[in-house]
Amino acid sequence: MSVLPIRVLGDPVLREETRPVAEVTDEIRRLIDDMFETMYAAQGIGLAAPQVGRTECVCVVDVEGERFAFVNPEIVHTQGPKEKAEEGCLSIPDVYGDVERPSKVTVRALDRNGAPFEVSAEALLGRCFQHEIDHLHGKLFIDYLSFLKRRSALAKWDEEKDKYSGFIRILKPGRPASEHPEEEL
Ligand code: K2U
Ligand code: ZN
Repeated sequence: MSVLPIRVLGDPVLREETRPVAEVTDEIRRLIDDMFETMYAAQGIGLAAPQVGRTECVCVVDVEGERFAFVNPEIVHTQGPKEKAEEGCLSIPDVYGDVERPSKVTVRALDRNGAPFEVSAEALLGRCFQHEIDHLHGKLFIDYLSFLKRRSALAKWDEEKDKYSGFIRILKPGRPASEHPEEEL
């Protein structure tokens, strides 16, 4: 398994619509494993394929040990009052904002063996599902911010983006990003 470079805001891949996976092959399973490895190295709780420069419709999630690999996921049901919570994104480091989302979501997808399944979730797990599936359609959490808050978030990103030459964020394998921010390239 490999820790892959993470693409950051400005890389057009983050704004592309992903392509459905026709067959869950060993190559897709390798991508899933590399995405988990990369997510853990970045201390994330989710990661979508465009964030590692891939255009397949694939994302992974691990919230407090609840671990999912989604192939061709779609949200088939949302319910409950909308809830607002602060979000960040591994592709927009050090930028945060409050996002309102449905409190409960049901997702239908294929698992890493190509078997269809459906799962419902709320709270942080449900929010993570929605954040990752947004990535698969070129949508980022900053798109939900008000004009003024998005302008503020993008101004903050303007201060940060020069750290990421070529819109690439390199992570060191096995060491969470937050333990050595000075060494995170
Ligand atoms: O897709 C990503 O960029 C990973 C996101 C996933 C996420 C964002 C907001 C809310 C839920 C999930 C995060 O950057 S992972 C970092 C993180 C860690 C703990 C709690 C919230 C966010
Ligand atoms: Zn994100």
